[in-house]
Amino acid sequence: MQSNFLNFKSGIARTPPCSMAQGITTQNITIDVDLAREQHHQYLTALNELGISISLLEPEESLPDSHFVEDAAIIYKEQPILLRPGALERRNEVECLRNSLKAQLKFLELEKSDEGTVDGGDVLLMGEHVLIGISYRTNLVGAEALAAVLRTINPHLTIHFIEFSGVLHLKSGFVALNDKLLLGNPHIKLKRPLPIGEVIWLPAEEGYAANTLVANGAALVFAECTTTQAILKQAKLKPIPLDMSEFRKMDGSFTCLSLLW
Ligand code: CIR
Repeated sequence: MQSNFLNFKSGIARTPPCSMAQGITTQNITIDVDLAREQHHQYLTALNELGISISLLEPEESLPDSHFVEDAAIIYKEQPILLRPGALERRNEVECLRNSLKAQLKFLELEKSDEGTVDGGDVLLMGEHVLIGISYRTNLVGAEALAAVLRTINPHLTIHFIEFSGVLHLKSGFVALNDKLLLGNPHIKLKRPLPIGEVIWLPAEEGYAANTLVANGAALVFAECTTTQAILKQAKLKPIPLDMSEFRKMDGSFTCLSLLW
């Protein structure tokens, strides 16, 4: 049975700007913006075919990573919450998202702080549990501020802070396939074992496919990661293989390109 927190009807995405190659990346590879936009289009088409209606925002040239909408906000139980990304050059994405959506959505916010940072890529929602990664981008002050806001929405939520290294975001390391099972990237280094869930570890060469997008009984997954696709099928999810080469070059993959609820 598909877990409720993995069923979606609506979403937000933003068209990648022509400036996307100026975004943050650990890699030294040339980006083909036309190809990226085509891949983005295929991604949106796949979500539409799963019954998710996406509001597509205009590209924002001054913010080269702004199509990675996942990092500026999360949506918990249909309530959007604005965050505070750890990378200084990405901070203005929060205001940009607020401005683009103020007619449609009413956001909650983190308590103001000069120190606290949280990237949405570090927030893994898993039913009555939330895992918040403490990473290079998300610190304890930010994680505690987010936990406080989440508890105003659901006082019964169990919130776990997960210290890790080895990958960019917690969701580069794990994705929930249901409320008990996770797919894991063996490149993640955890300070302590995960407090909940059973992990299926991917082979190292497909580790980056731990960031698949699970929605409405299906999973958007890298086309070249055939072992991951077989594992998804065993977990009763329909794999939807996509080519996302240009986003991978910018250290992004599937979940980061949309906010779903
Ligand atoms: C960054 O380094 O911030 C972007 N180039 C990629 C962010 C990807 N976000 C995510 O996986 N949540």
